[in-house]
Amino acid sequence: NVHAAALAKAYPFDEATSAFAGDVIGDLARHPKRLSPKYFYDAAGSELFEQITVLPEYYPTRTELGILRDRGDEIAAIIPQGAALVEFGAGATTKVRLLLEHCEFGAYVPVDISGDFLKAQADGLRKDFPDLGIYPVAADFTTPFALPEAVADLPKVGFFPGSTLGNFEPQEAASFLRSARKILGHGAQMIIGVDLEKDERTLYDAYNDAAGVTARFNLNVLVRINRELGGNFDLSSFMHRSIYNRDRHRIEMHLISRKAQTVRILGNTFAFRPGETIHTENSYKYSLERFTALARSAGWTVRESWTDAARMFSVHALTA
Ligand code: AVJ
Repeated sequence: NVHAAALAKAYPFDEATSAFAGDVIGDLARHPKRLSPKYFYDAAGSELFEQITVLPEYYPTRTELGILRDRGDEIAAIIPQGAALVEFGAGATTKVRLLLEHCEFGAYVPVDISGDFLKAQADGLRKDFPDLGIYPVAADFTTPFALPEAVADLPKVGFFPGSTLGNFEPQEAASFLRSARKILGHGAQMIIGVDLEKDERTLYDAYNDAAGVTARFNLNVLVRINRELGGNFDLSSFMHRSIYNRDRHRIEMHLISRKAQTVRILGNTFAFRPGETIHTENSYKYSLERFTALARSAGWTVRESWTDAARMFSVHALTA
């Protein structure tokens, strides 16, 4: 198998595609095979994820929206007027709109790796919040980045909804929270959405929906490898499976090879045994206690925690 540098030489990819190629080839050469969930989100994958968020079985999005709506006034009460709202990862604007409607923010700083997406998102918000300064930052929010000069003197409030934190290994989650604290600076606050541990049936159904949208979302990463890296995955030879790993408090998504087969990507051959899996995602679930301990280990204090009546999902206000 060729190395990343040789790969970069052999194929005239842009920077992002080279990184994708290097990760895919490295991760499929591991045992067990894996792929990073960050590669789910090409245009088709982002659209499939939006479809997931409105599935009857997928409770997190609507439950978090309900908490943000019901607790909007309480959240507004603890946020300093005129603060800069810094969103880590910028998905659909539905959630941030709720915060912007309830609280008097002085600026909004969406941070996302996709510049195109950021631009479209900022344009949409500018129409509805004409007086709000919007300063998009195109950066990988998991690594340190600089905030725009324009918000230097404003109090900072981080926003990390959607239980995206659940994609991180617990250690990575702690270092992300530590890094966010450094970026936001002294006296900052953070509003973060975290999915809660619950009965296995509910968790299982949320990641194995009857309509098969999650399956298409999972398989789409193979479609993307075929298209962008010239891979030859036969989609009908892999199946979607999500399981709840209770010992590790996480949903795991896998793509399972239905038979013995080989797949070629950029001059590399990957052999699959029947039943062999590619581990494509972890979605960690927290108890209120475990999340509080995690936040504390990263230097934050949990100021307030809100949940829905059924305790499905949680939103926390942290103070640096
Ligand atoms: C976007 C990471 C929060 O873990 O629930 C949804 C992604 N994967 N269905 C989640 C996802 C399968 C989602 N996060």
